[in-house]
Amino acid sequence: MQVEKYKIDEFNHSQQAAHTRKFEFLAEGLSNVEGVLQKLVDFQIAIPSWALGTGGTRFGRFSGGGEPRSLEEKMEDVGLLHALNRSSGAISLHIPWDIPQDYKATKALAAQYGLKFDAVNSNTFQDQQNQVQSYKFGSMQHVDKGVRQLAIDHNIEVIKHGVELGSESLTVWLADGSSFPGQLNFRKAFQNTLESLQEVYAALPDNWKVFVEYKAFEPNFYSTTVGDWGQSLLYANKLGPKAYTLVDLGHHLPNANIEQIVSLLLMEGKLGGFHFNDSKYADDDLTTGSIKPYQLFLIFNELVEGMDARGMNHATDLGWMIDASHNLKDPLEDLLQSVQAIMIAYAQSLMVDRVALTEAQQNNDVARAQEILQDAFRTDVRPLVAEAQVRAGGAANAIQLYRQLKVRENLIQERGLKTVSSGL
Ligand code: PSV
Ligand code: MN
Repeated sequence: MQVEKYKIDEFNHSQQAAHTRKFEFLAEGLSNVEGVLQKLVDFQIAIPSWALGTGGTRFGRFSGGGEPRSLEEKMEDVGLLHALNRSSGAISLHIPWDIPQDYKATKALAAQYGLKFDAVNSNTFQDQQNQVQSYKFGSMQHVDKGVRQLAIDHNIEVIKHGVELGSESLTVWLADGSSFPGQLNFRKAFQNTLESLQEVYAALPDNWKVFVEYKAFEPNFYSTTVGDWGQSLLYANKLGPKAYTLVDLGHHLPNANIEQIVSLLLMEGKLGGFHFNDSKYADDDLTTGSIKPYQLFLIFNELVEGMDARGMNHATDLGWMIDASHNLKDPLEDLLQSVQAIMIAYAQSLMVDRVALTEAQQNNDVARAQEILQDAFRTDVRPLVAEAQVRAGGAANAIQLYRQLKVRENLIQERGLKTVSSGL
């Protein structure tokens, strides 16, 4: 299914009076509205190829209809999202779930939808069909060099796919770790992992980055070999200038101060990118901003402050990606909600009065500092985000138009009710 431009225009026309009223009211109180709008237009969030179908838990999976059956249909879905919000102009592929068969055709399709290829992701947490050696006891950490080599070769293969498509980064998430005390020699596991990563690093093209993603636990429950930002940073520092830490919001122990982690990684020049989602208990992979929107804002507040301090380009200098799972909702609606939550947090953080905040901090004026942050957080910036998306050719309310156009019903008609998408 394609969303024709005239349908977006018609919809925006029907919303115009109400939107203009809200936008003008908001804009009146802001300085540099045009600058902020341009930043919002430029900001793009990559959609993971594995999140376009219904997710599940180990207890079950309740598929929705019209799920994409191929990489081409996944790209069609991301194309639909991008047509509606103009904020999701990239797709991130997970290999081997989504191996491109014909690079030229895949690239042409991406161009047709206005999509770029974001980071490519490797998978050494599942054994593939006919795989002789197993990742059961780890991949890059494994005691057997043969298994480590398999993981290294796979990552190099993933880089090759990425190069063909125009990706410029590789995300490595390792499930490696142990579930019981005594199972693993921590030091040897670290060293094996480092050596394996070094071989992958050596295969990176000059303009590429490698993101080392950490996760506190799951699937291993006693130790994880890249378990937190400290361990990830150790690997990244030892690997070299093309290696960075990737922060997945769901990969921390409860109540971790993620905004502080982000601030310090940025200070070190070692923050590579993000996997956005939200969580109540662990790696719940819920819709971004659905549980802790203030935390999301505080993270963006540090991002904007830290990126500006280093003169970084907000849109291009870090990898911005969603990594969520949709067990109950229509995946496309869920993704539209996540993208919108990210855009809102970003817009709010652009509105923080930095001069006043620095002054409050210098004067130890704690109450004033809180007021400044919460002023921005409590501002309804939705009309600002909508204005940016409309100016970029999108809809004033993407999810409303998605429902109005009956996108899911159309996809079910085209693809059928019982389709299953690859991924988790
Ligand atoms: C692991 O939980 C993770 O966050 C990694 O990014 C994986 O590659 C992704 O989820 C998909 O399984
Ligand atoms: Mn992730």
